[in-house]
Amino acid sequence: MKLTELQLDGLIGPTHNYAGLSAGNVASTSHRGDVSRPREAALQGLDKMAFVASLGIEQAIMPPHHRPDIDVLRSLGILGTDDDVLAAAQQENHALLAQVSSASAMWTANAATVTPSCDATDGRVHFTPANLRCKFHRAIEPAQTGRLLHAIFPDTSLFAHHAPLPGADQYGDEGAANHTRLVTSAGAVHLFVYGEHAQNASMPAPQFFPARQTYESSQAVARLHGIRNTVFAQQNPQAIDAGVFHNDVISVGTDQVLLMHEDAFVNPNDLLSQLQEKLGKQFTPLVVSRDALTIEEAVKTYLFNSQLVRTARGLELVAPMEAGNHPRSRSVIEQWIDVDGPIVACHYLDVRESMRNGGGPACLRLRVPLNDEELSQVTPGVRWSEDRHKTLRSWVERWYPETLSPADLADPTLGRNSQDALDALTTMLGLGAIYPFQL
Ligand code: SUG
Repeated sequence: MKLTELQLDGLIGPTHNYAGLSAGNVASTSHRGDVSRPREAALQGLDKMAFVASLGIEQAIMPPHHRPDIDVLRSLGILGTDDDVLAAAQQENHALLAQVSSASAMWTANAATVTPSCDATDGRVHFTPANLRCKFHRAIEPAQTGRLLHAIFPDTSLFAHHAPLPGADQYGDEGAANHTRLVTSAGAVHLFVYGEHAQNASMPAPQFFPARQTYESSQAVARLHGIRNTVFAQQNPQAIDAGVFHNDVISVGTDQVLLMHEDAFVNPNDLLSQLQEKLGKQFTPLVVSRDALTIEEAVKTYLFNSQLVRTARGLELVAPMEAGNHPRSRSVIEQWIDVDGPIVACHYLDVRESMRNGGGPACLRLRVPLNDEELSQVTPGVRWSEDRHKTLRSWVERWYPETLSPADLADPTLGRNSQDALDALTTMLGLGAIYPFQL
């Protein structure tokens, strides 16, 4: 059956800022305290969606979460009116204020893991919102993510919505950033990549930075979704310690092609032979050697955080401009295109505002493979069109601050404006009441 891969991009929220919240994510920590440009960030994201749509790809929009999340501050005992709560948080614990203000839900590759109906035993499309338990600013996302996914994919006879995995060290789950679906005429294989075995201390684990995804959670999601054909592989702990906090920083795959760095996995040869066996001769791994590009260069340029999309011409890469501006990274891409292989073109886009927090083109999208019936049941207002693009650009220009510095997060008008902006957005997208302040 024909599957269309819908790209569900996170619309970057009005509080986008640089708070250095993600130890282990080099871009996030190195831009801590910088002045951000929320309006530009959101426009860059919208323009990426427009570009991907221009390639003939189905594109949709995932609304931002409401920030600052004052309910979280209240749940921690910071009480009073909204303005009192913000002022107290600013005074007592600025880091906490930054955490509840982050626009991190923009990176929808971490929103959930998705399994298409043709690969699930019960024949439904499965969604499990990631619990993102490793970082506090992200661990407050899953409830809203679940509400949004329900609103976008409402028909439960077609779409199965699971609760996030229970949140303890054992079940750290970061969603689709650590999951790749590969397909050849031999069938589909789901590759789950994890950073550590939480229940087996004798297995390798990173020394400095957290392994955000565990083997136990990857297994649990595969079980929940009833996936028929799976492969599990461990990330190289040294890569995590060099800044590869998610597998999508070091590898990306679509259909028969897996682009990966030779240092991405603990046991790359074993992984490749398992995939070869399941996917047959068509399987095409393209392995980048450390001589061609070091792990540090991969982290800096986000070459592997390109979107690899199937178009009428073949497979095309949508890469961050940082990968194009770096001679060694560009030469890796040009070699892929020059050989008469499956990749036919690369397009370099500017998503710099997101990149500075460690989020490239592939972080900003969740892939949702759907058959025609399922696609027809997606809430129509979130599907991309030229008109919607124009309306959303004007909406951003109307509501978003041009710049934000750390001190601006305590300004009560920021949250009030965001609330009005999101109210207007839900009406525009026909989503009904989806935010706690609307319920
Ligand atoms: O979780 N950065 C995000 C980046 C997520 C990228 N996603 C994928 N690789 N799929 C993170 O580390 C930084 C926020 C700050 O520092 O202000 C942040 O959350």
